[in-house]
Amino acid sequence: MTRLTLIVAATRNNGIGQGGQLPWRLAKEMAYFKRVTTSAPEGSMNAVVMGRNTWESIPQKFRPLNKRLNIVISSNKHYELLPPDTVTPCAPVYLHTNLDSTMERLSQPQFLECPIHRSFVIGGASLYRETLALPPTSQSFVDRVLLTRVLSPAFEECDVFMPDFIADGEREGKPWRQASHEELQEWAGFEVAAGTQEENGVQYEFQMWVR
Ligand code: FOL
Repeated sequence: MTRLTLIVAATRNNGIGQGGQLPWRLAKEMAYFKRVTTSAPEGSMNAVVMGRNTWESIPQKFRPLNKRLNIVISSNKHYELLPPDTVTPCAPVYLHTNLDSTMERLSQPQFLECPIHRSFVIGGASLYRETLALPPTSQSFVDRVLLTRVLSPAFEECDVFMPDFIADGEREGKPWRQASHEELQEWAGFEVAAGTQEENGVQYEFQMWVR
């Protein structure tokens, strides 16, 4: 059974992207994403699973994401992830054509260069939708959401949205619970800024939801 943690920054109405990119530039928020997705015990590594559009949205110099196992999902099995002969010693990257084979791979650590500590779903909207819909009985299940709630401004230009997982969970009778800030820090393994944060006029808050 592979537990998945979904990580996302979203506005109050769940806007996550605009024109193929993040709608904002928040250095400290991005540093949190990097730290939480990278932190793993010595000798192990975390996995980041993403859709092809999200892969392409990451600046070339940052991809594959360093010190994490990168898995990119594209239905095009000939998709060229990297220019030929690119060497990325601290960042393995694999292409998968669907979520099932991705989960198969993650559950067979003997085929990976080192043990996988945690697996993160890092977007985008269609992968968030697909993974949140996995039933608790399937071989993989999203049991945690690290949500950075962007409180203001509204970023009304957003053109990509994640599902309203909180309302969906309520409606389906498997409600999400917001963990305390202490639980978030304990799970992350480092101090996380509490309460409303502000960066270039954008207000946001680090939250953790579990089910
Ligand atoms: N979750 C949260 N909380 N914030 C995000 O910005 C976010 N972004 C994505 C998925 N989940 C998120 C997808 N988009 C990079 C760029 C875009 C992206 C994810 C990651 C990226 O370049 N990350 C580098 C750090 C870059 C930097 O320092 O500016 C990394 O090493 O993680």
